[in-house]
Amino acid sequence: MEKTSVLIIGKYAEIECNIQRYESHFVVTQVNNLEEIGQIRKAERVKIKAIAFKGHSRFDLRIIKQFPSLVIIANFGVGYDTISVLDAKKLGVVVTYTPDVLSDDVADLALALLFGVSRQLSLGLDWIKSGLWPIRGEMPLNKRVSGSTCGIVGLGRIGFEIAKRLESFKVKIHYFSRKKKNVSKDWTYYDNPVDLAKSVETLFVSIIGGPVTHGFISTEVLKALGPKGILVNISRGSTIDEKALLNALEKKRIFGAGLDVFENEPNINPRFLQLGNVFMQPHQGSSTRETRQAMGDLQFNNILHYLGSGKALTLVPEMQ
Ligand code: 8YV
Repeated sequence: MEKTSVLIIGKYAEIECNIQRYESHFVVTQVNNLEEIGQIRKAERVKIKAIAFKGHSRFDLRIIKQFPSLVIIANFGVGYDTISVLDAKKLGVVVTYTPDVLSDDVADLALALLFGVSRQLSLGLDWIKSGLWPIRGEMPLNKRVSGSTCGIVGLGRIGFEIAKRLESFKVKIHYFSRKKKNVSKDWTYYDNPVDLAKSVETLFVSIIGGPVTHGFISTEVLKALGPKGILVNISRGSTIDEKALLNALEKKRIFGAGLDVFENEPNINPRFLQLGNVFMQPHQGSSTRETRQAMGDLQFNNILHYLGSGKALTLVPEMQ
């Protein structure tokens, strides 16, 4: 029997994508990104039933239509905001993602970002590496994390893990989500982000990306956070009104920001590069070897199970 054709899209580290395992089950075609789809011969393209996708470019009807045999898009990541689930649904294609396996790592990095800003870790490193410690003396005093009050915007899987970690730093937890959650009675619920921002010293953003949450952290939210407030974003750049954030940082209307995600990655707004009150990482929330392997396994197993039994392991919520 002829093997099923699978297309792998994206630049994967070896540990993220076990090609031999794919090849033992499927006929495999690989491209680095969506732009390279045009290089696949038509005879091959029309047979492709599954796509393993890693990337952050728009994956919509225009792309999906080029694969008439396609039945599943398996995303490498919990965020699937660039995949048009609506278009996929229209064409009878299921979409899967990789939740849970990355929540710990992303939450770990969220805390690292908070410490990076509040304890001025890049300045501290520079204090030593510049060789100027003996001349400069002690570095400027910074801001305490333990015992502070933190707000989580979006108490999903990752937001919850952030809150659990913060508890061990004796932090008081406040949160916003669409509905009050069945969580510790000590955690305070808000039904809007402005009131939440007014009540906390640090605001963590852990909501989904996409048009629904575009610019959710607005000028008004940043104003409510105030000059002592820290913003930490591990979700998507699009969830924050980035111009408003840059203005707030430049004018010191907030204390600082810890950012793992940006608009227009990797070509981020150069205004970020001039700032002393940001602690930034190049979208590496889930980038440990362990987690990336687990994400790759889940991506593969979604394809294997769906093609074998018609049941995917982790369908995106809109398809459950
Ligand atoms: C990406 C992520 O998958 O899970 C997500 O939503 O943003 C990341 O884990 C990763 O950057 C690969 O593109």
